[in-house]
Amino acid sequence: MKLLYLTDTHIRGTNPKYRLDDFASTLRAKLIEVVGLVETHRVDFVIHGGDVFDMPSLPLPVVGDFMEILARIRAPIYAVAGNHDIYAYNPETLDRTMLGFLSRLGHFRLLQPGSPVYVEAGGVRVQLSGMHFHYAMDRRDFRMDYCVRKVDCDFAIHTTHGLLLTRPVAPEIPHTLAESVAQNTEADLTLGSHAHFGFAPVTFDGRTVANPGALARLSPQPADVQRRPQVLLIDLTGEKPAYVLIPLTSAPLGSTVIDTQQANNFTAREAVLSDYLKGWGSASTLEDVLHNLAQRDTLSEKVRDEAMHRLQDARKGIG
Ligand SMILES: [Mn+2]
Repeated sequence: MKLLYLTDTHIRGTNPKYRLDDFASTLRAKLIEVVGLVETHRVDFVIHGGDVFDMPSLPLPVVGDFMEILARIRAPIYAVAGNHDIYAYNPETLDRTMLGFLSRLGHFRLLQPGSPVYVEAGGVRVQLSGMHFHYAMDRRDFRMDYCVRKVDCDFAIHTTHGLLLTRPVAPEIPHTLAESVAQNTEADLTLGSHAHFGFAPVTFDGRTVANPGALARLSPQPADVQRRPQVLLIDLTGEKPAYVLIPLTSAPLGSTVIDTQQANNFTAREAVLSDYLKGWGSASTLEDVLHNLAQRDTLSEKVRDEAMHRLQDARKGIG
């Protein structure tokens, strides 16, 4: 029994802002390599962690170019939906999306929350469950989304699309910690996505949490420039499970496909944004936010009052 995990492919036909190459053809080359890995490692099942597509709906020729490649994978592809795969962070919209459509045709098998499936190969029975991205992800009791029961199987894998991290990167952004999940789930392996830079697999008391990182590099941040996109091979043929990260040789060096000059501008903008976010502090209404910003940036009273009036007018309009 072997499984291959990949995530955040962000399939699209156009170029992301900071890419210097032809993003779509680079991504197609990576997926062709994945097809080869599934063959050479004799993978029984493939799991996709979500953000299969960069947007819920895409032009058909783009989807066709990519699905021609993915259709060569003989192993069933299980998947959860990422925030980019659905409308308004609502998995109930899946039926209207490209991922939902392709699942109806059998190209993907969606892991529906609360409904684990069981697969077998080489005498090993594996429980597969999943949690799509949704609006309350990382904002409600994490056990509802990240922790599962292990029932009647040799090995349980839970796939999630949320901000699952090994350490808090930006404490003000809702996230869930791998250690907490490992201590509260019965799954032997919890697969993460969404956090594009990924992390090396971590194990607490025999329960592992892993995220190999996004297959696509969309940001100009140094971590995206420096890393090599990779997939995770889950090998359950031996005494103990083995987790092997396989870097994709078809992926070009980050510095050759990402505009690092733009990256510097991006980092400066991010710093300003994070500063603003901190400044909002305990602000609970838009008026509070506006008030705090006005104070911080010492805006003239005239500007602040005008902004307040417009906000109030907008509220009346809604009312
Ligand atoms: Mn993503």
